[in-house]
Amino acid sequence: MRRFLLPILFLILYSCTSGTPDEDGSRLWLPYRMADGDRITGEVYSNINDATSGIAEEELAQNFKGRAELILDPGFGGKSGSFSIVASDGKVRITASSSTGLLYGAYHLIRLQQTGARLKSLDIKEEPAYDVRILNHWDNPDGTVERGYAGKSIWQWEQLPDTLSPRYAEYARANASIGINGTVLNNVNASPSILTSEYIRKASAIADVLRPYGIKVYLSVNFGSPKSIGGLGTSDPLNPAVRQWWKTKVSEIYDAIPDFGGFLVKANSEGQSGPQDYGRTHADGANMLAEALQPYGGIVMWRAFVYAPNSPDRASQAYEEFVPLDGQFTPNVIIQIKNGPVDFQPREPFNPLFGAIPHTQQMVEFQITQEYLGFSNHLVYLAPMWKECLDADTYRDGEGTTVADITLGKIWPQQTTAIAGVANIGSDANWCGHIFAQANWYAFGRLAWNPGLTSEEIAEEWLTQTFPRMKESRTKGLPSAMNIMMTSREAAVNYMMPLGLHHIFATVDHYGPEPWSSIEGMREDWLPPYYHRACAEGIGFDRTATGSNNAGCYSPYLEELYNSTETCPEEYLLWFHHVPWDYRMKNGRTLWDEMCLRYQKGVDMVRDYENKWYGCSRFVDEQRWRHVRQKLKIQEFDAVWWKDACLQYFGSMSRMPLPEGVEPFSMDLNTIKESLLYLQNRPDSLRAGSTGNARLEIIK
Ligand code: GCW
Repeated sequence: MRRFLLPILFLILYSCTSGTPDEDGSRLWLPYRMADGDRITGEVYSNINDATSGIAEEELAQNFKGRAELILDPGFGGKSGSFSIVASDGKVRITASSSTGLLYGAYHLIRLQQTGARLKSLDIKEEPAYDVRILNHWDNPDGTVERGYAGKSIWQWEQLPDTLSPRYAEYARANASIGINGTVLNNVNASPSILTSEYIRKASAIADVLRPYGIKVYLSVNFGSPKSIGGLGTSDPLNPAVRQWWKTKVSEIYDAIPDFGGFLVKANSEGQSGPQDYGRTHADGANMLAEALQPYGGIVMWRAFVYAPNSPDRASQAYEEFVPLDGQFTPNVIIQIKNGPVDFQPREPFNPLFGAIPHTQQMVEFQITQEYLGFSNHLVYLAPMWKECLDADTYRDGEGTTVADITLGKIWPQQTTAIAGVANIGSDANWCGHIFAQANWYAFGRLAWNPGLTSEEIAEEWLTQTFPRMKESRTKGLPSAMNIMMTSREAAVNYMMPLGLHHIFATVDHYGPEPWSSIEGMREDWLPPYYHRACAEGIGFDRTATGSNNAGCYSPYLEELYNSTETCPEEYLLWFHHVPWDYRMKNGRTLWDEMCLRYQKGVDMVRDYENKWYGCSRFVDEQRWRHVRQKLKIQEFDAVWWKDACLQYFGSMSRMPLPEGVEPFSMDLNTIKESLLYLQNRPDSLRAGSTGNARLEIIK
């Protein structure tokens, strides 16, 4: 008996002592910073001595097991931030022409070691793909975050500039580790106060912390600022006093922040002021700001997210407004285009504006925060969605004209290339509200550096760094966690909006289903029935030549493809077509049956994730494991909620029965409607975000 007991005892002891210590997620994917003097190796040699290379040295000294050299070589060449890593004679040499390149090299080397790569015969050169790899914070001066689900803003505006939260440097470190080199500190729905001298001083204090990490600060500006804070009677971009006001303001900013990056602007969209208020164009507005920034090397990122109430199809509006302006923007203006033509939906075709303005610089805007993907309650890994956009072939310059190639300036030259991600970062200890939401921040940075990386490569990198014991589990935990991540976006599409459905979210906050939503006086294009158009005959938005003709915004090849139900990819069927409920899908099922089975599949996938996550428990510390399990419970509840709500509501029109394989409803439609109202009216908004656990209590 003792023969068996001893090994068992040993195993128990071993698993207790060798288990990863509990973590709250605050270290993200990075190794912990160690206390001074607690280094893994002291053997780092560097031929340069400045703040940035000092950070690189310190990171290597603390976190790299081996001997490393940092060599600044002005003749190294390559784009800014490039580096090489070569291993020989028992040491690893990182070479770059700038200390930021050395810092990126140091993080890359640590990443290689952490992910278990073989370092002995390294000989690599890395170069960032996009010049500007930037986060957009939708953070407000009052500390709230628009569409933020991880607590309050990390910027403690009230305490700035005198008190600097230690989180700023942690934030900079995390971003630098994945190559992010810019951050827009404030919301695109910009408070004019951000341009007051008081806030410029605050922004300058943040810029000082971020600078050694190679990160530049940018600001979102309110186009109406000359009038609202400048004391002028107008903000007309052709008015000389207005132009001068911006020049003076920009000069003040550069006095405080010499390496200031530039402005991000949301104009004439969702109530924001803009040049059209004065009968001017987007080009007039953008060029005025660009002229003020130009002497300092600053840029203007002018958003294409514009749409007016009562437009026949919101999906076409950016195209219609910007195509006539092609070629009119000055060289330091870049048009920032959301990946899809409507609004960060779980699945959209790529925005037809990409490639339609060949004489204008273009950049992609992704949303890292999960406004339409379950907030910070749902595990949805977004790299596959972003890759879908980057790899999409626009056919604008023949076959193979991808969104990535266009925005990288490979098809038509760009002075500056850029890519933006709307941040999911907040004051929560784990930064993003859901441990797996950290993977989306990580993936954005990695794709901005190299859009050629696969979603799988990025997921594996993130998992093995975030949960170091996953490395020991290449046959068990890691494949399960990889499977969860890699299929999670498709699961969300299935249980929320399969087959091209879109924007059928609860109108008030975009959490949960509300396809029936109708609010007296609300703009039509903010309400779900505008998008799904379900009726007794069928469902879907006719965007073909017989409908809004949004398909006509695409290149002739895609226009033809999307215009016909025969050739339109089924994942976009209801995006482009209004089809009868008994329409035959390619697999022979009716549309209705297929829709029902997709919703069911989404639910089943989430249940499977819960099982798989149980199998991961040995490779994850208990605190983070429980956190994810709890969130998956919420996700399962929500998936069932989506299925029950949508199928009962749409079923009331199709009048068709649930096909075999779809489980009966667990909530009836009236109860769902009532509970939605109840939750929406809760003052403490217990529905989502970091209050997920409280929400779980409510839904029980
Ligand atoms: O997705 C929508 C959001 C708004 C946001 C807007 C935008 C910042 O619901 O909250 O405003 O897009 O991107 O400007």
